[in-house]
Amino acid sequence: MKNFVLSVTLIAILFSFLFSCSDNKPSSPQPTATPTSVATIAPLYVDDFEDNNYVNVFNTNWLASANGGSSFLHGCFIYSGDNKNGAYAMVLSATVEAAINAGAFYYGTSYITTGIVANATPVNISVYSKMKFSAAIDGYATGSAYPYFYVYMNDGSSITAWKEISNTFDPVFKEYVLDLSSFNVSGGALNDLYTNLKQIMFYVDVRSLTQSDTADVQFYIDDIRFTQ
Ligand SMILES: [Ca+2]
Ligand SMILES: [Ca+2]
Repeated sequence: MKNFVLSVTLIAILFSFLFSCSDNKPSSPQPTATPTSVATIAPLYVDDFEDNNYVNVFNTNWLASANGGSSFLHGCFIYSGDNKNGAYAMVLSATVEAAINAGAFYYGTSYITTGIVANATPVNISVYSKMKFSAAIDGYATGSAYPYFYVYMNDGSSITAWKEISNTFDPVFKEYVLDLSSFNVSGGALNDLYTNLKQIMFYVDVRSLTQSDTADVQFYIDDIRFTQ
């Protein structure tokens, strides 16, 4: 009987505690309710190469070059081997010599460009906040040479913007995401460039403290696009 009373008392205390917890709980503010639907803007593709042609969003044709000393372009073409999304990507293959004196170092350059800026139909990317692409920067360098990978954009008149991406080879094909607000700019304002973009260039330069160091470069790129 004593145990029974004790048990009932404990149960009563327990219920009392539970209810009191519940009763004393501060009334939580109700969410003020907001529709969470946000208008999504589809990515704008510069090119995913799935059309297997060299025309891109600017209605120009992809081109490539290599410059400096004995630098030369082995090729730049649409490709269906490794390092791609879907069926096709683009690959640049070049030997680049660090032959141009930049003061603090020597360099040579290789690049892929969307095409001839004078022929480009301008594109407005001002509603987007990021440039994305998949890439691999494969190759090897002699001496103290290293690759210097950056993106360059311009409006065909005065405004240019650029951003360094990496300064090491990275043969792993992966996605790169660049914040458009983080580009360096000269000749005007980023916003003015982004309403009138006419050209994008992907550079793989080779730099060295020693003149005539060289690097062989295989640069793969795919799914170049702007997103929110
Ligand atoms: Ca194309
Ligand atoms: Ca592709």
